[in-house]
Amino acid sequence: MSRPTPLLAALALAAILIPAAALHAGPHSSAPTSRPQPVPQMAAQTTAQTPSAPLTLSVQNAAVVAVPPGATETSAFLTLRNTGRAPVILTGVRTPLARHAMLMTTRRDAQGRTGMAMVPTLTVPAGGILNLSASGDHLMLMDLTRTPKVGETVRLTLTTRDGRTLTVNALVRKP
Ligand SMILES: [Cu+2]
Repeated sequence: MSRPTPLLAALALAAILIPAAALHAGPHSSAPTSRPQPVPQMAAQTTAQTPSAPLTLSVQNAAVVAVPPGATETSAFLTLRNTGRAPVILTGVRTPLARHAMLMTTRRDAQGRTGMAMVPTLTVPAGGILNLSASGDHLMLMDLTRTPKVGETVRLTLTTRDGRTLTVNALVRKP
């Protein structure tokens, strides 16, 4: 049983809205108002580990945003399609690229400022799509172990509430 760090526990409990500028100097600074650029589908490959039934998720356009040398964090995006009849609830993500990784959402606060908030779960609806992007729900990779190179693939492992995992190879691309 791993225990969350006090900081993460506090973030999870308080659902603190973190200023985007402070948290994401690199990946979010471009703040695109249009749709993110599509990434070739061949970049995403999935292997579901299946203690029971296979996960009903398919993955498209998995990407990690490239950051300058020395940057400590970045974000990751992908589109998940759930072909099953039950929602799939994501509870976390891990990757060799980062010591901490989390699920986040982008919100506007009462003053109209855009900020990031950690969320405990993200849901892929039954028969539907969860689109993780720079302007909405996304994956945060914090405390990077190294600088990702444009064009390489990075392994992301998503965990679900029922204890299953989905491993995705995400392409590192420019913001
Ligand atoms: Cu974020």
